[in-house]
Amino acid sequence: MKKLSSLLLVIFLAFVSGCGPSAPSEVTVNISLKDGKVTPSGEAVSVAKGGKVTLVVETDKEDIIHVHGHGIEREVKPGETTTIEFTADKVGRWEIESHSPALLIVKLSVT
Ligand SMILES: [Cu+2]
Repeated sequence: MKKLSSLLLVIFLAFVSGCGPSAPSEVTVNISLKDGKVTPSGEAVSVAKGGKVTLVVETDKEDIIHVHGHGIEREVKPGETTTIEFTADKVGRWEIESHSPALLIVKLSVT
């Protein structure tokens, strides 16, 4: 029984510490803001520290895309595809959101 519980503990720790397949060094997220809703909506996305993140944004009205922790705020306009590229250099979990309305788009985990 003791053996089993230590095995479960190891599995649990591997899970919470994000072991296993390492985060990709490049990630692209296609974002669509339409009728007051956003896709993706709160999805978890992982990237390795120093990795490249590309957000490709289409919107049906003016808005601001905000990447928390990385000091990025970018205006987006209807009829334009906005590409936002940045280096994920801050370890942590950061929200990427729109401002009007305030919607959570992605939870970015930089590991
Ligand atoms: Cu914000």
